[in-house]
Amino acid sequence: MADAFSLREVLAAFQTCVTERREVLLGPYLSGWRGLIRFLHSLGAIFSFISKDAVAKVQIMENYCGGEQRDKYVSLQSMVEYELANGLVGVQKRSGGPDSGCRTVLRLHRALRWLQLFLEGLRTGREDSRTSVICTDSYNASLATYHPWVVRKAATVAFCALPPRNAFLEIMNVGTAEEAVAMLGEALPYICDVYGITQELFAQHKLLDLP
Ligand code: 1Q0
Repeated sequence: MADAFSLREVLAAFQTCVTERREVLLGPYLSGWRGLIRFLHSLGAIFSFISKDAVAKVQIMENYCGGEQRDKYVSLQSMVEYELANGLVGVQKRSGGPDSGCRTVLRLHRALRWLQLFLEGLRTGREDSRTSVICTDSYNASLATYHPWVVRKAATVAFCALPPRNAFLEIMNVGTAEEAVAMLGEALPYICDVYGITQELFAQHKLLDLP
């Protein structure tokens, strides 16, 4: 399959995100998300309410990255600096205006925390552990805090449709379940790194609660 999902590519994208100066580049960050969304599609229509929202957010960011101010949207650092200096970040409540890059990335950033916990759970889980349980636990420990009850309910129902751990590891397309586990062990530190740098940046500028 030409566009078969491969975990390797996604993880490589997150790996190339971080520059020597510890900046997070938006290009590879968004292509990592695109890859994850492609994978989510392959899991079936029950996840489409999640992928729709993720696509919308990635699209907003891609528009900024390809727009008139594209040189300000090279990295998360340059984006934060530009949007704050120009009063583009709504800190009160969601205005009618366009969603800022900062509030949009914040949503993806919170989801990245879920991904980190989920992949770590998969990696260290027993062979017979249930993906749906790992996924639900990771979700409850991260993203769920920010979601209203209906979304939490729908997400939890969808998670039940996830294939068992080993089948799940195999559809990641990196070889056997054991090989996928090894790959996760190698790749997770890069995702943690991206998460950590973003968290620090947003905390520093008091952007962690953007409406
Ligand atoms: C494998 C199962 C995937 C499970 C994904 C877990 C996340 C559940 C999130 C439920 C979101 C519901 C839709 C709407 C939410 C929005 O209200 C919310 C806030 O935005 P806003 O504008 O209303 O303030 N949006 C979000 O919180 C963003 C959610 C983005 C979720 C992106 C999930 C992408 C998942 C990819 C699958 C990864 C599979 C991992 C295995 C591959 C290994 C590399």
